[in-house]
Amino acid sequence: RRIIFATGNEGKMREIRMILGDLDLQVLSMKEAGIDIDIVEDGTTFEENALIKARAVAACAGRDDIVLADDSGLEIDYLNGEPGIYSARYMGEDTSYRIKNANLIGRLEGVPKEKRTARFVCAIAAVLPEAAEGIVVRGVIEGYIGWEEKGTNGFGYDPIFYVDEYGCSTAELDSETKNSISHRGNALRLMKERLAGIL
Ligand code: ITT
Repeated sequence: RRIIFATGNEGKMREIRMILGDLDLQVLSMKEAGIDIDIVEDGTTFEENALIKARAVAACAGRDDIVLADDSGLEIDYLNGEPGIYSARYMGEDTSYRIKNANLIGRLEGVPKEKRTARFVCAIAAVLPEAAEGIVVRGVIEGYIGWEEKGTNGFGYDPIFYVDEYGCSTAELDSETKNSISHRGNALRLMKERLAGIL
């Protein structure tokens, strides 16, 4: 049986493959499943957007396929939760993360550590024949925005997102360590439990 993951983000897909690697199911990206559609993410929450993506791809997938989707983002408390659900669109989809990350650090100039709190949030949605109405779970990792970009692992906002437990950015963690504590790792582990209960 196949899992099709409704994402075009290769950074996410790398992590997803590692976290779902122990499942006895074939994990395919949208592209590998030959599905090429544009999805309008017009929900108002991570959960809504994850379900929108999963449903859109499920409509193009096989009857027996399990379709999963990830909607995620970075919430910075000092910026009232920005960029939040607009994390991919912040400053424009085509703007490099060098520029986005430098911009966010700039907006926190002079802000002390206790006010730099932030979190990565990840909603994972599943659509499958056994639960056609869908399943959605949420994972979170708490951290803070650093004063400089550090590390080259991961993707997106990882170079500016620091975790106290390791005293470094999530771009400085190897992928196994990041997955063991991350929003995506936490959400996918919850989803695995939910699926194990119905499959
Ligand atoms: P898909 O919709 O195709 O899955 P996307 O990149 O557009 O890809 P989202 O709308 O969910 O996905 O946006 C999530 C953004 O949040 C992502 O592009 C990153 O900028 C950021 N993000 C999410 N998880 C992250 C992580 O683990 N590390 C760094 N940045 C992350």
